[in-house]
Amino acid sequence: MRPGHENFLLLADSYKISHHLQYPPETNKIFSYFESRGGKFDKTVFFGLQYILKKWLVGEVVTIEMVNQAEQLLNKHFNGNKIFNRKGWEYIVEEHGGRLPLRIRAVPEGTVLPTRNVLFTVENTDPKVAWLTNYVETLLVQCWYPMTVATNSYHMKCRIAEYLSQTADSMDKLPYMLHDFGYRGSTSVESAGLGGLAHLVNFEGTDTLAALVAAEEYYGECMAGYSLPATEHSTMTTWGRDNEVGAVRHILEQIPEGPISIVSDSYDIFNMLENIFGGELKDKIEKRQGGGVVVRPDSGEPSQMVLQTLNILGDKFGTSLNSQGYKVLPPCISVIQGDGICYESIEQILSTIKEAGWSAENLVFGSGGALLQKLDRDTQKCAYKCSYVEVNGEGREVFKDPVTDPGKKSKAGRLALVKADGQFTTLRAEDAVARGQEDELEVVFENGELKRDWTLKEVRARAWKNATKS
Ligand code: 20M
Repeated sequence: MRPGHENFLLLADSYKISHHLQYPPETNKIFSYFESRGGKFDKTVFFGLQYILKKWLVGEVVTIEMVNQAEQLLNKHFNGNKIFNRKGWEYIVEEHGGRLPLRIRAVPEGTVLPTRNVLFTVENTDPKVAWLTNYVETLLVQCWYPMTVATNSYHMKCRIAEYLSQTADSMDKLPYMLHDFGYRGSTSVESAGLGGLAHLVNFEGTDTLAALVAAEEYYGECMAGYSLPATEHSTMTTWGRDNEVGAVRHILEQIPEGPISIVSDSYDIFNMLENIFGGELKDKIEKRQGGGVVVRPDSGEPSQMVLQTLNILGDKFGTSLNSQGYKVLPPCISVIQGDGICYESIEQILSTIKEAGWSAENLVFGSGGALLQKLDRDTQKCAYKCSYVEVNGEGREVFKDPVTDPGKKSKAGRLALVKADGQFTTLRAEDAVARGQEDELEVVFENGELKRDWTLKEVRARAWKNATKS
């Protein structure tokens, strides 16, 4: 048997245990859906449901041992009140071999669509277990995390793309212009893997090795992201305050070719830029083969630090003007800003350097906390709500509509997602059929089986195709 924390029955909020007793008697169908009700960004990148399905829902996920273990724990948890649905779970083990009698339809992963549209729907396929549809809410709503990371990283990419298209010769660097530094700021190895993977929907640079493992295991990609050698403060400061030049020389000799990033603010970044990179070691840097030195300021106000760094490096190494008339450093030297990077600061930095005549192609960003951690379920207001039931075989539309918050009104009916002239709309399934419009939602899970297995390659292509159209 799987260890306790992997007991499927325990992957839910406690109150779910009591809900089978609360629905109208003879409820035989429950239909629920997941949406982003709006939020920071008006378009969402759908991503990550497949990870949850493969990890938790596919195959024989309920066993009699789990039922016994859950019963023991829950009877104590509810202070002896025996509300646990033993019969219901036993039925799933006996009649369905522990496979979940559910159907999940979802928009293809990587789709970019306006908020307030259905992203996936869930319904029971066996009329005896209608309660199961909402039992899985807790687990499935955790999709908010990869979806929100992918959405945030996508919008950062759109911002960077805008500046590249205005100030650079080509868009070639775009896939590497936002590197994931978020591993250490994540709350667990699993979140780092999943969040890091969501970032890789949009970019190809990462230091979050857990994301590579997740990409291979869950999205069939054998190498999802790339990195490069780089210094950290310890490898610089162990040489002593007076020997920064010795540190840089040694490191450049130990790693004699290819790009390398060097953190430059251990003591006095201006001394580093003017006298070490642009002075004693200038010749060595200019002769470096296969890739240049990427200078990393790591403190100070980001847009001013990037601008000052570019200006000093420009004075020392020279610049050329690209086809759009913006300044470009020679290929042996560039800048990475990895401190204080979020959606808002990217815009500020890029506009500051553009105004000073610098192309965005001189710069790469690294982001950690803001990329994988500075977001929550409310960033895109993710919610899972019941929209349709059948009681005694009779269908009823259901929804909530709180007087205290009209934004929380939920949709009614069995839902479909349709696309006409490139615009997504959510309709009642019967209206979509009447209009002859095809449902964009595809069955991804049915009765324990995964019905769709998207590769990261497909997801990436879909996300970027959508971006370039909008
Ligand atoms: C170096 C340089 C870049 C990205 C990543 C690295 C190495 N990894 C680092 N990891 C960190 C983790 C946590 N905090 C800080 C760091 S780090 O900043 O020290 N570096 S880069 O983004 O500057 N860049 C260099 C150029 C490269 C893309 C990535 N291009 C060369 C040709 C095509 C891609």
